[in-house]
Amino acid sequence: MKREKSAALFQEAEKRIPGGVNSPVRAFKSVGGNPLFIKKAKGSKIVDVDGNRFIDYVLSWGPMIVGHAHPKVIEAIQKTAANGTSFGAPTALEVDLAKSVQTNFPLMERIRFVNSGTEATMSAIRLARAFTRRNKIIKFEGCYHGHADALLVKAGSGATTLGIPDSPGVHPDLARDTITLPFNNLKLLQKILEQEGNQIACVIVEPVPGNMGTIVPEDGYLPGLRELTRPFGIVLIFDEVMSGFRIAPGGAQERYGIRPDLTCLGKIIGGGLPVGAYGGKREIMEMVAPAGPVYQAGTLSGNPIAMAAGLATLALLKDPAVYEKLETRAAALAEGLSEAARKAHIPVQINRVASQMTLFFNQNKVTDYQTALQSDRDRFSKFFLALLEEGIYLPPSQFEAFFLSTAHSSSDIEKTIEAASRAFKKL
Ligand code: KE4
Repeated sequence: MKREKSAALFQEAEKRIPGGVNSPVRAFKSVGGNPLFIKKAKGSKIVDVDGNRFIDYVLSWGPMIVGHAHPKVIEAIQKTAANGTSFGAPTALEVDLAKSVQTNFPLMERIRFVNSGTEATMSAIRLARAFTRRNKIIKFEGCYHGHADALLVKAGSGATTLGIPDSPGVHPDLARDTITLPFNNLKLLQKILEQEGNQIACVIVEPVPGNMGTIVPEDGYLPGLRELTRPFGIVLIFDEVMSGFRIAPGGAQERYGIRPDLTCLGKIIGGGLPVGAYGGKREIMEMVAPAGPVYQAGTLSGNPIAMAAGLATLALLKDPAVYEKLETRAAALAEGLSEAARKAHIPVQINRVASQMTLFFNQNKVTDYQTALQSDRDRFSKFFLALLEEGIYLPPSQFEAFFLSTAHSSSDIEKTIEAASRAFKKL
């Protein structure tokens, strides 16, 4: 596969940008080789600067659920941009997107738009601390909630991929107030809450983790989080930046019937432009400035073009057949990959929820961070590079998720399974 132009661009990028990328997980560090520089994308395909074409399962790490450059999304962006790009003043589009999100997430009685998932979770934690007047927070090993200091403790995603679960520069006092527990383990959570539940401001969780690879919440686990936190007045924050509009129209809280106090969203609600959001119970959200004293702000928050891209994307997701189609395609992919691995006698675990999944090179079930870490990263890297050569673009890390879009065709799925069959035989 020709990669000269990507290589040249990467060399140039490394002279100007740390690691040559603007987000670590893009750097191919854990799979070897250099990142591909993308020239364009359409539907389920991306094309790099050397003209190589790939079926894309990264989808910008989740947002592109209706496929790249969907005509309706592009039209919304172009029409809105023609009227100006940013005013630093409210627009009707922000109210429209709030309505659209609240239709699917009715527990978000009040919602604030920000520019990233990181801003959403960082703000939700500040708000939970203000509302409860407590400092300690609980997160779960391998869950990634963005790069806010308090959350870069045993984080997932790029932190795990690069093997830096705790980042230098995070003040020890901040890390001290962050308690990290294993996911899918209610006993340990119960023990901690018995000891210091009345000092905990919030529990923040990816209800379906995607940042240690995809982890399926065990039966009773999510309801258990809600039952255990409620008596202590602990704010339960569902970080649905990845799962929102992905694993169900109303995310994990709809799929599993849980009532979190606050929800964080991102990715899909921006349709590929920078949008995050946090929201929830009115009594909590009314503390956010200027309604209340908790300060949070942003020059480009609610940006009209980003709002328009989000609105167009969510409008395309209104058709319930969309989620049935995503489910059918994703199930076919998972079954085909599992069968291909079995035939090649390669032990894999495929954890899937709706159109999000991860293929772990692992003999055993992957139910949390520690079991995810037992996966064979070397084998994943070989598999990733073999598929790349065959025109299949997987996330460049064992600890990330594949995503499907409404643009992924049955022939895309067949081609992926055939390529995987050949790749498994080389492992
Ligand atoms: P952003 O700040 O990257 O918009 O969102 C942070 C975030 C928060 N919560 C969850 C559940 C997330 O998955 C993310 C970001 N996800 C990673 C990949 N899994 C983004 C990719 C990257 O860091 O480049």
